[in-house]
Amino acid sequence: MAGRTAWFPGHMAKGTRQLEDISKKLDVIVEVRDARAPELTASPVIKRLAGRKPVWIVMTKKDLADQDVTSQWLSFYKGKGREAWALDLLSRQIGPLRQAFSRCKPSYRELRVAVVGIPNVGKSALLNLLVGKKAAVVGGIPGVTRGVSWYKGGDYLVVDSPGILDPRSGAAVQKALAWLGCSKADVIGGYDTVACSLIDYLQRQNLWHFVEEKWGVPADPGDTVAVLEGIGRRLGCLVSGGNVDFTLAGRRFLESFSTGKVGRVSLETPLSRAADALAAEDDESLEDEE
Ligand SMILES: Nc1nc2c(ncn2[C@@H]2O[C@H](COP(=O)(O)OP(=O)(O)OP(=O)(O)O)[C@@H](O)[C@H]2O)c(=O)[nH]1
Ligand SMILES: [Mg+2]
Repeated sequence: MAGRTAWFPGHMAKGTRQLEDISKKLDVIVEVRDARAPELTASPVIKRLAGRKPVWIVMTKKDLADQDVTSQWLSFYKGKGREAWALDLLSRQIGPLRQAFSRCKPSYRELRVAVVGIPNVGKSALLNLLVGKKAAVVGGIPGVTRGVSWYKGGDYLVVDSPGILDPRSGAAVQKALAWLGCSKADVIGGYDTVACSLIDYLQRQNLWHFVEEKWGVPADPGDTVAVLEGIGRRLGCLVSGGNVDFTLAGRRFLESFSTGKVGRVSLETPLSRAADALAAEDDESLEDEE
């Protein structure tokens, strides 16, 4: 079962220090979050960087999120006086963000922007669109960018930064980040364990119908392992003797979910935060350990 060991490799601690060092030189910090869970995927380092610099929220992967829920988040942040956008970076449509940047650009030099956030939310993909070329490496696994680097292009000088997680977050939050591809399921508990936690969450949040419609696997709130077994059979994740390979089934389920193949599923709304549900789960498991 998952322990409380966080995935927090050395480049994350180093990246935090590097960002602190350069933050004084910036005009705007863009905090990149996943539109499917924008509070859960908030950056743990923003508070240490912000100071008097404006921090804009860019929710990426809008194409993978529930459209109505994304509209609710935009209204929510607007109501809090925050600058916020929801973008599908694969469509390359970032016109409104560019227009807002152009209003902040000093006349005598490029606008200095940093893209900051947890792993795999699309920081490097956004940077490439801003500078207008494939400057930074983009990849579908967390931990692709390892250091802080400046890139120049058009009217921008943009800092790419490694995805940085909170090493103190509880096991349930760490697992939830792995559902979205922002943490490593194999490191924080195993694909099958993390997949079962997602099955449990989707059932509890009345979101299981997406999976049932796609693969015809019914819910079973009392037995997430049986549900994963059903998914494994449906996806053909079998070992000799016809038994399900749970590790493979978990991995395939998580990959399908995080890349939107299960459907446009938002994990939280402004009125129903994932972190609240998950923190309660962490409290329960702590009590069990005591
Ligand atoms: N569907 C969809 N995929 C996106 C979007 N933005 C980024 N991606 C994908 O998300 C994955 C991660 O993108 P990156 O730009 O490498 O993310 P990152 O935040 O730089 O990740 P690290 O460097 O690992 O911290 C890639 O497979 C991108 O193609 C989006 O708006 N929609
Ligand atoms: Mg990157």
